[in-house]
Amino acid sequence: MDIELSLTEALKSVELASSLADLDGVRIQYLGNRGAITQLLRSVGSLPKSERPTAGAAIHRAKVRLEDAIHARKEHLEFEELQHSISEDCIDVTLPGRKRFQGSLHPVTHALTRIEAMFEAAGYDVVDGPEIEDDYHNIQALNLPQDHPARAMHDTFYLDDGRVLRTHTSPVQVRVMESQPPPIRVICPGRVYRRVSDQTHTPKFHQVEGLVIDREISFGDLKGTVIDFIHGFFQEDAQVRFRPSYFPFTEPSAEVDVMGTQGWREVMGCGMVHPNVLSMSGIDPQEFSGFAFGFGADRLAMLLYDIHDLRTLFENDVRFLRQFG
Ligand code: 2U9
Repeated sequence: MDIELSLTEALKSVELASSLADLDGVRIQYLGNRGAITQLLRSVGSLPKSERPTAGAAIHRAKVRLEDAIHARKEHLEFEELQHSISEDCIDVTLPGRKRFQGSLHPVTHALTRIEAMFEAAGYDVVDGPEIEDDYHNIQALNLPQDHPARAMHDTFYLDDGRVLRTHTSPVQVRVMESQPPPIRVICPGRVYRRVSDQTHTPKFHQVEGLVIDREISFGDLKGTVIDFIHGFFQEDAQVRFRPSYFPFTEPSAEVDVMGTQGWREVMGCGMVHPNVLSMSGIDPQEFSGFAFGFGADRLAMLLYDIHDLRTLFENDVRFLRQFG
Protein backbone atom coordinates (compact mmCIF):
# COMPACT_ATOMS: atom_id res chain seq x y z
CA MET A 1 0.00 0.00 0.00
CA ASP A 2 1.26 3.44 -0.88
CA ILE A 3 1.79 5.38 2.29
CA GLU A 4 1.47 8.78 0.60
CA LEU A 5 -1.81 7.77 -1.00
CA SER A 6 -3.16 6.43 2.29
CA LEU A 7 -2.20 9.62 4.10
CA THR A 8 -3.82 11.89 1.50
CA GLU A 9 -6.99 9.87 1.70
CA ALA A 10 -6.95 9.85 5.51
CA LEU A 11 -6.38 13.61 5.76
CA LYS A 12 -9.28 14.18 3.39
CA SER A 13 -11.56 12.02 5.57
CA VAL A 14 -10.46 14.02 8.62
CA GLU A 15 -11.43 17.26 6.92
CA LEU A 16 -14.80 15.82 5.87
CA ALA A 17 -15.67 14.46 9.34
CA SER A 18 -18.57 16.69 10.43
CA SER A 19 -19.02 15.29 13.93
CA LEU A 20 -16.87 13.95 16.72
CA ALA A 21 -18.36 10.50 16.11
CA ASP A 22 -17.41 10.63 12.40
CA LEU A 23 -13.93 11.74 13.33
CA ASP A 24 -13.52 8.84 15.72
CA GLY A 25 -14.55 6.53 12.88
CA VAL A 26 -11.72 7.92 10.75
CA ARG A 27 -9.24 7.46 13.60
CA ILE A 28 -10.23 3.80 14.02
CA GLN A 29 -10.12 3.26 10.26
CA TYR A 30 -6.47 4.36 10.03
CA LEU A 31 -4.94 4.22 13.48
CA GLY A 32 -7.03 1.59 15.25
CA ASN A 33 -5.75 -1.93 16.01
CA ARG A 34 -6.63 -3.08 12.54
CA GLY A 35 -6.32 0.35 10.96
CA ALA A 36 -4.59 0.89 7.62
CA ILE A 37 -1.56 2.74 9.00
CA THR A 38 -1.20 0.38 11.96
CA GLN A 39 -1.05 -2.53 9.53
CA LEU A 40 1.51 -0.75 7.36
CA LEU A 41 3.67 -0.30 10.44
CA ARG A 42 3.35 -4.02 11.20
CA SER A 43 4.30 -4.96 7.66
CA VAL A 44 7.67 -3.15 7.94
CA GLY A 45 9.14 -6.26 9.60
CA SER A 46 8.54 -8.32 6.50
CA LEU A 47 10.43 -5.91 4.21
CA PRO A 48 14.05 -6.55 3.22
CA LYS A 49 16.24 -5.35 6.03
CA SER A 50 17.74 -2.47 4.05
CA GLU A 51 14.33 -0.90 3.28
CA ARG A 52 13.03 -1.13 6.79
CA PRO A 53 14.46 2.15 8.27
CA THR A 54 13.25 4.37 5.40
CA ALA A 55 9.83 2.73 5.15
CA GLY A 56 9.41 2.69 8.94
CA ALA A 57 10.31 6.37 9.24
CA ALA A 58 7.92 7.36 6.41
CA ILE A 59 5.00 5.46 7.94
CA HIS A 60 5.76 6.91 11.32
CA ARG A 61 5.76 10.45 9.92
CA ALA A 62 2.45 9.77 8.21
CA LYS A 63 1.06 8.45 11.48
CA VAL A 64 2.16 11.57 13.38
CA ARG A 65 0.72 13.88 10.70
CA LEU A 66 -2.58 12.07 10.80
CA GLU A 67 -2.68 12.18 14.61
CA ASP A 68 -2.01 15.94 14.49
CA ALA A 69 -4.72 16.45 11.88
CA ILE A 70 -7.23 14.43 13.92
CA HIS A 71 -6.37 16.39 17.06
CA ALA A 72 -6.79 19.73 15.27
CA ARG A 73 -10.07 18.65 13.70
CA LYS A 74 -11.30 17.41 17.08
CA GLU A 75 -10.64 20.76 18.70
CA HIS A 76 -12.43 22.50 15.85
CA LEU A 77 -15.49 20.24 16.09
CA GLU A 78 -15.65 20.58 19.88
CA PHE A 79 -15.54 24.35 19.55
CA GLU A 80 -18.32 24.28 16.96
CA GLU A 81 -20.44 22.06 19.18
CA LEU A 82 -19.97 24.41 22.13
CA GLN A 83 -20.94 27.45 20.04
CA HIS A 84 -24.04 25.64 18.88
CA SER A 85 -25.16 24.67 22.37
CA ILE A 86 -24.50 28.19 23.65
CA SER A 87 -26.76 29.69 21.01
CA GLU A 88 -29.45 26.97 21.28
CA ASP A 89 -29.69 26.45 25.05
CA CYS A 90 -29.08 30.00 26.11
CA ILE A 91 -31.13 31.65 28.86
CA ASP A 92 -32.51 35.03 27.95
CA VAL A 93 -32.16 36.85 31.23
CA THR A 94 -34.09 39.81 29.86
CA LEU A 95 -37.34 37.80 29.55
CA PRO A 96 -39.89 38.56 32.27
CA GLY A 97 -40.17 35.83 34.93
CA ARG A 98 -43.13 33.46 35.10
CA LYS A 99 -45.75 34.86 37.40
CA ARG A 100 -46.63 32.81 40.45
CA PHE A 101 -50.22 33.22 41.48
CA GLN A 102 -50.82 33.86 45.10
CA GLY A 103 -53.93 32.35 46.66
CA SER A 104 -56.67 34.71 47.77
CA LEU A 105 -59.50 34.69 50.26
CA HIS A 106 -62.94 33.71 49.03
CA PRO A 107 -65.30 36.69 48.61
CA VAL A 108 -67.65 35.23 51.25
CA THR A 109 -64.69 34.95 53.65
CA HIS A 110 -63.81 38.59 52.89
CA ALA A 111 -67.40 39.62 53.64
CA LEU A 112 -67.56 37.53 56.85
CA THR A 113 -64.25 38.96 58.08
CA ARG A 114 -65.51 42.52 57.58
CA ILE A 115 -68.85 41.76 59.24
CA GLU A 116 -67.19 40.17 62.27
CA ALA A 117 -64.70 43.04 62.62
CA MET A 118 -67.49 45.62 62.53
CA PHE A 119 -69.58 43.91 65.22
CA GLU A 120 -66.56 43.12 67.39
CA ALA A 121 -65.66 46.81 67.31
CA ALA A 122 -69.18 47.51 68.58
CA GLY A 123 -68.69 45.15 71.55
CA TYR A 124 -70.31 41.96 70.23
CA ASP A 125 -68.92 38.46 70.82
CA VAL A 126 -68.59 36.16 67.79
CA VAL A 127 -70.02 32.76 68.72
CA ASP A 128 -70.37 29.49 66.86
CA GLY A 129 -72.14 26.21 67.53
CA PRO A 130 -72.87 22.76 66.10
CA GLU A 131 -74.02 22.34 62.50
CA ILE A 132 -75.91 19.17 63.49
CA GLU A 133 -78.72 20.18 65.79
CA ASP A 134 -81.68 18.68 67.60
CA ASP A 135 -85.22 19.60 66.67
CA TYR A 136 -85.67 21.56 69.90
CA HIS A 137 -82.84 24.06 69.30
CA ASN A 138 -83.42 24.37 65.55
CA ILE A 139 -87.21 24.71 65.65
CA GLN A 140 -89.13 24.52 68.91
CA ALA A 141 -87.09 27.00 70.96
CA LEU A 142 -87.79 29.58 68.24
CA ASN A 143 -91.50 29.58 68.91
CA LEU A 144 -92.31 27.17 66.10
CA PRO A 145 -94.46 24.43 67.65
CA GLN A 146 -94.11 20.89 66.31
CA ASP A 147 -97.11 21.25 63.98
CA HIS A 148 -96.65 24.92 63.05
CA PRO A 149 -97.09 25.45 59.28
CA ALA A 150 -93.91 27.59 59.28
CA ARG A 151 -91.93 24.39 59.88
CA ALA A 152 -92.48 23.62 56.21
CA MET A 153 -90.82 26.98 55.43
CA HIS A 154 -87.42 25.34 55.33
CA ASP A 155 -87.02 21.99 53.77
CA THR A 156 -84.71 20.34 56.22
CA PHE A 157 -81.96 17.69 55.89
CA TYR A 158 -82.75 15.02 58.48
CA LEU A 159 -80.25 12.56 59.94
CA ASP A 160 -81.35 8.96 60.67
CA ASP A 161 -81.47 9.65 64.42
CA GLY A 162 -83.94 12.53 63.97
CA ARG A 163 -81.36 15.28 64.33
CA VAL A 164 -81.04 17.86 61.54
CA LEU A 165 -78.50 19.98 59.71
CA ARG A 166 -79.32 23.41 61.15
CA THR A 167 -81.47 25.49 58.80
CA HIS A 168 -80.32 28.77 60.36
CA THR A 169 -77.78 29.83 63.00
CA SER A 170 -80.60 30.70 65.46
CA PRO A 171 -79.93 27.55 67.59
CA VAL A 172 -76.55 29.08 68.46
CA GLN A 173 -78.29 32.11 69.98
CA VAL A 174 -80.69 29.79 71.82
CA ARG A 175 -77.68 28.00 73.35
CA VAL A 176 -76.14 31.36 74.33
CA MET A 177 -79.39 32.36 76.10
CA GLU A 178 -79.49 28.99 77.90
CA SER A 179 -75.92 29.30 79.10
CA GLN A 180 -75.52 32.93 80.15
CA PRO A 181 -77.68 35.64 81.71
CA PRO A 182 -78.19 38.99 79.94
CA PRO A 183 -76.68 41.31 78.89
CA ILE A 184 -76.13 39.34 75.66
CA ARG A 185 -74.56 40.85 72.60
CA VAL A 186 -73.53 38.23 70.04
CA ILE A 187 -73.29 37.54 66.34
CA CYS A 188 -73.34 33.97 65.08
CA PRO A 189 -71.86 33.42 61.63
CA GLY A 190 -71.87 29.96 60.11
CA ARG A 191 -72.89 27.41 57.51
CA VAL A 192 -76.56 26.49 57.30
CA TYR A 193 -78.37 23.91 55.18
CA ARG A 194 -81.67 23.77 53.35
CA ARG A 195 -83.05 21.32 50.80
CA VAL A 196 -83.22 23.82 47.99
CA SER A 197 -81.16 24.19 44.87
CA ASP A 198 -81.88 26.61 42.04
CA GLN A 199 -80.39 29.70 40.41
CA THR A 200 -80.64 31.79 43.55
CA HIS A 201 -80.40 29.10 46.28
CA THR A 202 -77.73 26.57 47.20
CA PRO A 203 -78.27 23.73 49.71
CA LYS A 204 -75.44 25.11 51.85
CA PHE A 205 -75.06 28.81 52.48
CA HIS A 206 -73.69 31.19 55.10
CA GLN A 207 -75.71 33.16 57.57
CA VAL A 208 -74.96 35.74 60.16
CA GLU A 209 -77.49 36.27 62.91
CA GLY A 210 -77.24 38.73 65.74
CA LEU A 211 -78.87 38.84 69.16
CA VAL A 212 -78.90 41.60 71.75
CA ILE A 213 -80.69 41.18 75.09
CA ASP A 214 -80.63 43.60 77.98
CA ARG A 215 -82.96 45.80 80.02
CA GLU A 216 -84.97 48.32 77.98
CA ILE A 217 -83.77 47.32 74.53
CA SER A 218 -86.10 48.98 72.00
CA PHE A 219 -86.94 48.84 68.33
CA GLY A 220 -85.01 52.13 68.09
CA ASP A 221 -81.84 50.29 69.20
CA LEU A 222 -82.50 47.69 66.52
CA LYS A 223 -82.97 50.32 63.80
CA GLY A 224 -79.83 52.19 64.83
CA THR A 225 -77.77 49.00 64.87
CA VAL A 226 -78.99 47.81 61.48
CA ILE A 227 -78.57 51.21 59.81
CA ASP A 228 -75.05 51.65 61.25
CA PHE A 229 -74.10 48.19 60.04
CA ILE A 230 -75.42 48.76 56.51
CA HIS A 231 -73.71 52.13 56.27
CA GLY A 232 -70.42 50.60 57.42
CA PHE A 233 -70.68 47.56 55.15
CA PHE A 234 -71.94 49.20 51.95
CA GLN A 235 -71.55 52.92 52.03
CA GLU A 236 -72.05 55.68 54.53
CA ASP A 237 -74.86 57.37 52.59
CA ALA A 238 -76.73 54.20 51.50
CA GLN A 239 -80.52 54.60 51.67
CA VAL A 240 -82.14 52.05 54.02
CA ARG A 241 -85.80 51.19 54.56
CA PHE A 242 -87.68 48.89 56.96
CA ARG A 243 -90.79 46.98 55.80
CA PRO A 244 -93.12 45.24 58.26
CA SER A 245 -92.81 41.46 58.08
CA TYR A 246 -93.48 38.31 60.06
CA PHE A 247 -91.21 35.77 61.75
CA PRO A 248 -92.40 33.42 64.50
CA PHE A 249 -89.36 34.27 66.66
CA THR A 250 -89.66 38.07 66.53
CA GLU A 251 -92.53 40.51 67.15
CA PRO A 252 -92.69 43.07 65.66
CA SER A 253 -90.61 41.97 62.66
CA ALA A 254 -89.22 43.79 59.65
CA GLU A 255 -87.34 43.24 56.45
CA VAL A 256 -84.63 45.67 55.48
CA ASP A 257 -83.89 46.96 51.98
CA VAL A 258 -80.94 48.94 50.68
CA MET A 259 -81.05 51.18 47.60
CA GLY A 260 -78.61 49.89 45.03
CA THR A 261 -77.90 50.46 41.36
CA GLN A 262 -80.84 48.19 40.49
CA GLY A 263 -83.31 49.77 42.96
CA TRP A 264 -84.30 48.48 46.41
CA ARG A 265 -82.60 45.21 47.37
CA GLU A 266 -83.66 43.14 50.36
CA VAL A 267 -80.64 42.51 52.59
CA MET A 268 -81.87 41.20 55.94
CA GLY A 269 -84.68 40.45 58.36
CA CYS A 270 -84.97 41.54 61.97
CA GLY A 271 -87.29 42.14 64.89
CA MET A 272 -87.79 42.28 68.64
CA VAL A 273 -87.24 38.85 70.17
CA HIS A 274 -90.61 37.20 70.86
CA PRO A 275 -91.40 36.96 74.63
CA ASN A 276 -92.03 33.19 74.22
CA VAL A 277 -88.50 32.76 72.82
CA LEU A 278 -87.02 34.59 75.82
CA SER A 279 -88.96 32.62 78.41
CA MET A 280 -88.34 29.22 76.77
CA SER A 281 -84.62 29.81 77.26
CA GLY A 282 -85.04 30.98 80.86
CA ILE A 283 -84.99 34.76 80.38
CA ASP A 284 -87.82 36.77 81.98
CA PRO A 285 -89.53 38.87 79.28
CA GLN A 286 -90.86 41.22 81.97
CA GLU A 287 -87.33 42.14 82.93
CA PHE A 288 -85.48 41.87 79.63
CA SER A 289 -86.11 42.62 76.00
CA GLY A 290 -84.00 42.16 72.93
CA PHE A 291 -83.66 42.35 69.20
CA ALA A 292 -82.39 39.91 66.60
CA PHE A 293 -81.45 40.09 62.96
CA GLY A 294 -80.36 37.66 60.30
CA PHE A 295 -78.95 37.73 56.79
CA GLY A 296 -77.27 35.58 54.19
CA ALA A 297 -73.55 36.37 54.03
CA ASP A 298 -73.32 35.03 50.46
CA ARG A 299 -76.03 37.44 49.40
CA LEU A 300 -74.27 40.35 51.10
CA ALA A 301 -70.97 39.41 49.43
CA MET A 302 -72.77 39.35 46.06
CA LEU A 303 -74.23 42.81 46.63
CA LEU A 304 -70.90 44.18 47.87
CA TYR A 305 -68.81 42.84 44.99
CA ASP A 306 -71.55 43.14 42.36
CA ILE A 307 -71.59 39.38 41.71
CA HIS A 308 -74.67 38.40 39.72
CA ASP A 309 -74.62 34.60 39.68
CA LEU A 310 -74.72 32.83 43.06
CA ARG A 311 -73.21 29.68 41.56
CA THR A 312 -69.88 31.40 40.84
CA LEU A 313 -69.37 31.53 44.61
CA PHE A 314 -69.29 27.75 44.85
CA GLU A 315 -67.66 26.60 41.60
CA ASN A 316 -64.16 27.46 42.83
CA ASP A 317 -63.03 28.60 39.40
CA VAL A 318 -59.66 30.26 40.13
CA ARG A 319 -60.17 32.78 37.31
CA PHE A 320 -63.15 34.07 39.30
CA LEU A 321 -61.56 33.76 42.75
CA ARG A 322 -58.31 35.52 41.70
CA GLN A 323 -60.23 38.77 41.38
CA PHE A 324 -60.56 38.95 45.13
CA GLY A 325 -56.84 38.86 45.98
C1 2U9 B 1 -83.27 33.91 68.43
C2 2U9 B 1 -84.23 34.90 68.34
C3 2U9 B 1 -84.43 35.54 67.17
C4 2U9 B 1 -83.04 35.87 63.87
C5 2U9 B 1 -83.66 36.53 62.70
C6 2U9 B 1 -84.21 36.96 60.61
C7 2U9 B 1 -84.98 37.87 61.26
C8 2U9 B 1 -84.19 36.79 59.15
C9 2U9 B 1 -83.31 35.51 57.31
C10 2U9 B 1 -82.71 36.49 56.42
C11 2U9 B 1 -82.38 35.81 55.11
C12 2U9 B 1 -82.45 34.30 57.17
O1 2U9 B 1 -80.58 34.08 55.44
S1 2U9 B 1 -81.96 34.23 55.51
O2 2U9 B 1 -82.77 33.29 54.87
N1 2U9 B 1 -83.37 35.87 58.70
O3 2U9 B 1 -84.89 37.45 58.43
N2 2U9 B 1 -83.47 36.20 61.44
S2 2U9 B 1 -84.73 37.77 62.88
O4 2U9 B 1 -83.95 35.90 64.91
C13 2U9 B 1 -83.70 35.24 66.06
C14 2U9 B 1 -82.77 34.24 66.13
C15 2U9 B 1 -82.54 33.59 67.33
C16 2U9 B 1 -83.06 33.17 69.70
